[in-house]
Amino acid sequence: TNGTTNGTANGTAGPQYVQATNPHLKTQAEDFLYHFGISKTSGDIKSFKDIKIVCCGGSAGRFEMYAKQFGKDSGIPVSKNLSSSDRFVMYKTGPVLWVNHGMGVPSMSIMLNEVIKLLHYAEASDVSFIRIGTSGGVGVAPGTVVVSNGTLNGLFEEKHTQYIRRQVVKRDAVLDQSLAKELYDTGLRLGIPVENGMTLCADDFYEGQMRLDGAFCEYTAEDKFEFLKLLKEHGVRNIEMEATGFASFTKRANVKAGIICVALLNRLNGDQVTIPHDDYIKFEFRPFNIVCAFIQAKIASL
Ligand code: R2B
Ligand code: URA
Repeated sequence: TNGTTNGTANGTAGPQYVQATNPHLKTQAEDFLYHFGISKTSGDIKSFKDIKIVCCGGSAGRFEMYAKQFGKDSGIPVSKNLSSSDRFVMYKTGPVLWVNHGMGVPSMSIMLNEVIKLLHYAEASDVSFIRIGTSGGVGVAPGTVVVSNGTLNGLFEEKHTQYIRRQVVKRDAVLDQSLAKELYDTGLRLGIPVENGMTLCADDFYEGQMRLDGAFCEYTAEDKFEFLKLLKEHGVRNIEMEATGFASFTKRANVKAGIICVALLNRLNGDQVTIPHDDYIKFEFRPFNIVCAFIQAKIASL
């Protein structure tokens, strides 16, 4: 195939290519992935053809550290930072790409659009995206890893909302259940505290997550706890700021998606993130260690 169609003519399962379905792209000879400083026509785009797993999360420093740690543990050489812009970092370790996405869906959506196009141009196939993040727990202890089974927007719908052409466009924001199960089982196997549940995607850290410690607040402590109770009733175990967008964009790109986040605090006990530095380091490696064990098992079977 030319890398844009999936499966084979007779309908049997073939390689699943990463899809960038925008028809306008076909008419553009060049495409400059501005936030990475990578050009479609540069010779090395095909070096991304072997990518099978894209690991992403908010912080640039954390993703540089993850990439280097993964390289060390698995004996796979780590590339230099392949992003020449200072918005995002990108490291490649064999079939695994490490990219940060900043905070919130708007930042992440820029990263996903450009990485999806990159992998589409490279004709990468059978790719999974995993978001390795931090979150606020809802009734879960700090340090617990939450594997998302699904995502909810601020209206508690399993949808991602975008404004396009003056209209509200809602798209499905569902996650791959088999990937979620594999990540969860890997956590259990490693003896890391892990739970699964729904993830609320908020559009901000303070009022959008019903915190009482933002610069502004026009609800009561009772309102906050009522909201957290309602979240629990909807099966929500944690709150972060990218889940619905991540689920929606990956689905449109024909890639599997998983979200695995450590809870930095239990929101039933407070709003401030005050964990000691050593605990923070320990906690942020928990979802990473699960993903590494998962990837190593995958690589062994490639
Ligand atoms: C989790 O942590 C960040 C906010 O501190 C945000 O990116 C998220 O989803
Ligand atoms: N990230 C969030 O979005 N919320 C929290 O409470 C902690 C991390």
